[in-house]
Amino acid sequence: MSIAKPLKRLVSAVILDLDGTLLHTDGIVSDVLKAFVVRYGKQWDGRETQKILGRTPLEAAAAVVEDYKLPCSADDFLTQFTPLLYDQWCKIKVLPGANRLIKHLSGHNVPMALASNSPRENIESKISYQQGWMGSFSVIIAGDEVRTGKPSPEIFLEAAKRLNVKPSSCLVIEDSLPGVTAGKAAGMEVVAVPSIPKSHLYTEADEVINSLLDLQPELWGLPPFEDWMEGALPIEPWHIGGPVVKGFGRGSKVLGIPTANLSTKGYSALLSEHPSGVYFGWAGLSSQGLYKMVMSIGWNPYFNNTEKTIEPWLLHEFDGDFYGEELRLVIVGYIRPEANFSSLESLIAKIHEDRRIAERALDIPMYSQYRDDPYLKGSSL
Ligand code: ADP
Ligand code: RBF
Ligand code: MG
Repeated sequence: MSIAKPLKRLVSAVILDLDGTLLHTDGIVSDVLKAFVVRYGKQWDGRETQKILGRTPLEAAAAVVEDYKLPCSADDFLTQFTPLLYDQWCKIKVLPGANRLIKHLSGHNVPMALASNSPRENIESKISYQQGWMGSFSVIIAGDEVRTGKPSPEIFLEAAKRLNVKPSSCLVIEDSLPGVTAGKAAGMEVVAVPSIPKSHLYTEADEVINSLLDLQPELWGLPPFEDWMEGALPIEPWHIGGPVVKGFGRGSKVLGIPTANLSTKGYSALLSEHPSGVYFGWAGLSSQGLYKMVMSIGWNPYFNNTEKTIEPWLLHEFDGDFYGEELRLVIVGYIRPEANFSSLESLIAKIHEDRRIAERALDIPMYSQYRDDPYLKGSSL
C-alpha cells in the first residue's frame, strides 16, 4: 500500500523507466525465453525474472546462459534471441495507469524523460506502437548512450542535464531495484512501483506504491490527477471469467462477506498484468442474472496468502451457493490497493466502505454502460 509521507521534496520534472514501469515487458520476455530455452532441451521456470529485471540485455543474457548452462556465449545468445523478441514488441501491453500518467504530465507541461537500460533502437521500436508517447518525452536516454547503465546514476544524471533541470528537482519512477538505486545515487526523489510483491526490498525508495494508479503527483508538488470521483477511478475495462471454485472457506465464515472465487489457472498472464487491489464492475452469473460487484485481486495481506486470488463479492443476497456456475466479470473501476489491517473488524469495515463506493459508482453512466457488455452475456444470460 502507498505509505503517504506528508513531507516530500518538490520536483519540476519526471524521469520514467520504460520496461516494467510503463510497459509489461516481462510477460513478452518470459514467453520468448520459454520458447527459446526449449531449443537447448531446457525448461523455463521463470526463476530468472528477478535477475533480469532492470538489467542491460548483456547482463540479462549472461544470467540466463549461466543459470541454464546453455552451450553458447552471452553474445551468441543475444544474437539469436534478440530478433525473436523484436517480433513480439507490438504485443507488449501497456501497464495500467501508464497512458493516464503520460497524458496527465504532458497535458500539464511537466518536462518528462524516458531513461531505460535498453538500447536506443529497442526503446524507439517499443514506444512506436504506443500512440502519443514519442512526442511526450522531450528526452530519451538509452543504455547504449551512457558508459554504465543502472544501477549507475549516469543515465539519470544525463537525463536531468538534457532536461536542463537539477537532479534534485527530478522525480524518478521505477519498478526495478537497480533503477531505484540509480535514481537515489543521482540525488533524485524516487517512487518505486515494484513489478513483484517484494516491496520490503525497496527500502531506498522515497515512496513505494502498488501501481501507477496509486501515484499522487501532488505529494511532489506536481498537478494532482482529477479523474478520481467519490473514491473511484475509471480504468480501461477488462474481462475475466470461468466457473466459481472453492476458496479458503473464510469469506462468509470469518468476514460475513462471501466471495465467489475464480480459478487463477490459465489467467497467470492476465493477473500478472493487473496490479493487485480493490476493483469493481459487473458480474454475469450464467443462470441467475447480472449484478454489481466489488472485488479484491491479490494476496490478501491480512491473511498473508501466498497465491494471488480473485475474490468477487456480488452485491446481491442469494439463497444459496453457486459453486461450478459460470461467472463472468467486466472490471471497470479501481478503488484502492490491498492493505493490511490491525483487526478483522477494520478489514470488514473497509470492505463495506468499498461496497458503498462501488454501488454508487456503478449507477453513473460512465460505469453503468458496461452492464450491456456482450462478454457478460456470453454464457446463457
Ligand atoms: P470460498 O472460500 O469457497 O470462496 P466463501 O465463504 O467466500 O467461500 O463463499 C463464497 C461462495 O458463496 C461463492 O462461491 C458462492 O457460491 C456463494 N455466494 C453466496 N452469495 C454470494 C455473493 N453475494 N457473492 C459471492 N458469492 C456468494
Ligand atoms: N483482504 C486483505 O487482506 N486486504 C484488503 O485490503 C482486502 N480488501 C478486500 C476488498 C474487497 C472488496 C473484498 C471482497 C475482499 C477484500 N479482501 C482483502 C479479501 C478478503 O481477505 C478475502 O475475500 C477473504 O480472505 C476470503 O478469502
Ligand atoms: Mg471466497
